Amino acid sequence: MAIRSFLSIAAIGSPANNPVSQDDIMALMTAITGWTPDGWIERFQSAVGDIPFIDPRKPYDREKVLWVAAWKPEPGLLATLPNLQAIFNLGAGVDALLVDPKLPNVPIVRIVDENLTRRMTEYVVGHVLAQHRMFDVYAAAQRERIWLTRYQPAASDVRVGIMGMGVLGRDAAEVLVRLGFQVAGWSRRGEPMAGVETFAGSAGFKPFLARTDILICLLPLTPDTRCILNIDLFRALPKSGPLGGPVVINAGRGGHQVAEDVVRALEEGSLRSAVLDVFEVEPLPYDSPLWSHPGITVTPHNAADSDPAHLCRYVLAQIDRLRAGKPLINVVDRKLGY
Ligand code: NDP
Ligand code: OXD
Repeated sequence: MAIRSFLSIAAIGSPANNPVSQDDIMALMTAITGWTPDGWIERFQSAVGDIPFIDPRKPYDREKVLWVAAWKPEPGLLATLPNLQAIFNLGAGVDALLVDPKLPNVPIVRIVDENLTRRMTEYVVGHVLAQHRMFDVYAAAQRERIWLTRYQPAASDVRVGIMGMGVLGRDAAEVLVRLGFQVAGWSRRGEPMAGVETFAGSAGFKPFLARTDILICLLPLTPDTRCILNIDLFRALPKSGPLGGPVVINAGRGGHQVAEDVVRALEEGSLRSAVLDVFEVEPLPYDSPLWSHPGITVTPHNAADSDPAHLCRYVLAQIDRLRAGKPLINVVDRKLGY
């Protein structure tokens, strides 16, 4: 999501089923640091059709804002829009929105997009395979001109565990099953999935960890999941797996991992390696020890970059639903936090 990290957008429209008057406007609100929202504004402007759209970088009438498309808007900003009817979060995870203490009580729609889902699956599967085939070990051996012969376990010898079996977790699971890995999923409800061993809630947590060689985090960040990737969890993963130690891949949120515990676990041997796409502070500060640790792979929160054109279409399709009197889809459950 790197390209959207500092952007917040508000699309302002007209009431559902009401004709749009020339006075109605649409807005694009920006809280930008180091990235320009121009591409987003242009896309929305060219795609909105008869929906008026405001460029929020210019003065506009806050009373006319009915729908907002936003990514990490400044806390308190949305509360200044008295007629807001819905918020379209320009990402799958809504944690950054939900921390706003003044968040208006209107439906929040999150992104569910096949393009984004596929990209996440590429990331997860790519890193699972890289760990499974130990590409890092062979690259190091090549640098030393060593013909390293090692037994390569089959995928079917490796147990992958996915925390968070929602839209993203299930898609990744499907491909990993196809590749032959032993796949398990852990979620709140433990919904069954063909070919996947499923575990639910706190009762299923320890048994899930105990059978996992490569752990993938695709959870939403909520009060229940914050700091879940901590030293106790790392120590609960089996050391006897075929990869010479457990691996963690976190593409959920930085708030899931306790960074010092990741380093500690690598150092004491509770983890073989960690692949981290997300961090509590982003961009990852220059002096963070995570950058240079030999057991850690850092990627810049781009496991699943999304295509702005897809997201614009998605938001506008939802607005069309509203205007046609149909219910919004992919609405967030505020109590659950995802
Ligand atoms: P979904 O809402 O579809 O799925 C969430 C899953 O997490 C569900 O299976 C849910 O369980 C499970 N879950 C939630 N809370 C708990 C809990 N307390 N204990 C156990 N399981 C829990 O989300 P997505 O799959 O669409 O996205 C997941 C996250 O991925 C996003 O919230 C975001 O943080 C991250 N993300 C990161 C990106 C990146 O580029 N790095 C890009 C996009 C998303 P149940 O099925 O029972 O409801
Ligand atoms: C998202 C993200 O939540 O990119 O969509 O992190």
